[in-house]
Amino acid sequence: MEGTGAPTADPQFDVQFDATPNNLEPFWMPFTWNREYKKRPKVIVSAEGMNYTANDGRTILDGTAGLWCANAGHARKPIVEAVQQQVAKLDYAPTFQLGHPLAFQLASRLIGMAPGEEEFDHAFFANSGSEAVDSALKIALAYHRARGEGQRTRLIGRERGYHGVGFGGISVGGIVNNRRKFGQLLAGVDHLPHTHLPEQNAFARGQPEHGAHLADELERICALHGPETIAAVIVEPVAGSTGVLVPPKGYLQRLREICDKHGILLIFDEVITGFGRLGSSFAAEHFGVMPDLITLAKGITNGTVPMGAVLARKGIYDAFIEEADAVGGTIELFHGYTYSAHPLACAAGLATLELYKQDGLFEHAAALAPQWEEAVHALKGVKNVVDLRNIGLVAGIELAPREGAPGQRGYEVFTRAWDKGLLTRVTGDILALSPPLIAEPRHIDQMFQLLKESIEEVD
Ligand code: PXG
Ligand code: PLP
Repeated sequence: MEGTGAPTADPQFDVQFDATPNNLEPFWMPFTWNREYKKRPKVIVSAEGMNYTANDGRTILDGTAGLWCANAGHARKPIVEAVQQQVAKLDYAPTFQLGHPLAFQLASRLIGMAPGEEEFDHAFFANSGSEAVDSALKIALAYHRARGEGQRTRLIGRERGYHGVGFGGISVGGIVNNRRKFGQLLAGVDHLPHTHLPEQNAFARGQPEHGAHLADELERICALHGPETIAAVIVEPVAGSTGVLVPPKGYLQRLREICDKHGILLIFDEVITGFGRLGSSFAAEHFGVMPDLITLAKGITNGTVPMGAVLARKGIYDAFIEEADAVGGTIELFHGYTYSAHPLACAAGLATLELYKQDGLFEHAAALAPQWEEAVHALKGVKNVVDLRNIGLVAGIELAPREGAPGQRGYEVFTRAWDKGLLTRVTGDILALSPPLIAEPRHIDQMFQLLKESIEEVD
């Protein structure tokens, strides 16, 4: 598209930026229909609190906390200032055989808020959810090997699971488009069935009644491969990317029992469900099920600086230490990133966690959840709406696909909502909402009003 190319002064930040870039072509956009986007670009130029501002000056209500990450809302002063001060003080420091204070502080802070009483004792840092997932899968494999169970090499994911885009993550993931063009992926991976049962569970509020038995498929997989060959099972407690699939009552408990029975590690991928999304610190706490590894990202820094992490339950780190000690001491885990525990990410993380606590945002989310549920289910009966799902401050709104053109209707509703000043997330014909946890009742009303109009105005 042709922009004016004229730089626009932003009085707020006293910097020059091009509100309408004049060449959109070189940016190969991720998970984007580039051709369509570049014909009709949607450009965000600033953000504050619950709102984005588009390059045409319009205010857009952020119904999705960016991409499920800005849980405390945008441009929060304590986080902005912490990052500004940190970049001036210590811009970068390696963490291979070195360290800096904030890395240790943030690890302690995360362990302190982890589910259970001192159940988790170590945090490993990465730079995204994808890296956190690959780190967790590698830790699971190496853990078993450290304990003399090196035959446990299989990894089990789930259909409709999203675990990022690394080769590990797409191997255990269950989204065909994310997998099919990328070769053979990891060997020795199997998948549980997804838990989406629309015939029985449509329009369920919170956790659906039916489907706990689907966890028993893990027994079938164990019987097929031999449970002693399985290292870990990874699931999202609530599947986010594939359209907000809430776990049936009893399902996660059953998975935990089967993993315990067979010595298999259970990994909860809490990249979306962590940091208040369900009205608790973590989904593990919300559902009362204790995993062995937790992957985190997004809300850990309120989306401001890329960061991911893996939390390890007691005993996992110890196994690596014992193995290394047995050979006289060596690096225990041959894995890490240049930017593991980057000082800016740590500064952002510490400020973010403090803000969540000070503002009581997880409690606020929990208190809003009943109103949220009512607002979601008030869409029942709106044309083309075939299912509504909710938990915490998340909603999935499923539309009937247009005949012969799946995904088209969802995309048009997403575009219509953007035009009306609401940011939603769309995956196929499912719209998702997951607002910043600072939302007030009036934001919720406005969000659902705009969404309802958008759905009604699309054929
Ligand atoms: N695990 C889960 C459960 C996720 O939701 C990742 C891993 C990967 O994180 P990174 O930081 O590598 O993107 C995610 C990310 C969507 C959408 O479709 C969801 C995510 C990312 C982008 C879009 O709503 N989740
Ligand atoms: N590729 C090359 C050539 C490198 O030197 C490195 C790191 O040193 C990497 C990839 C990995 O980068 P990162 O540690 O940021 O994941």
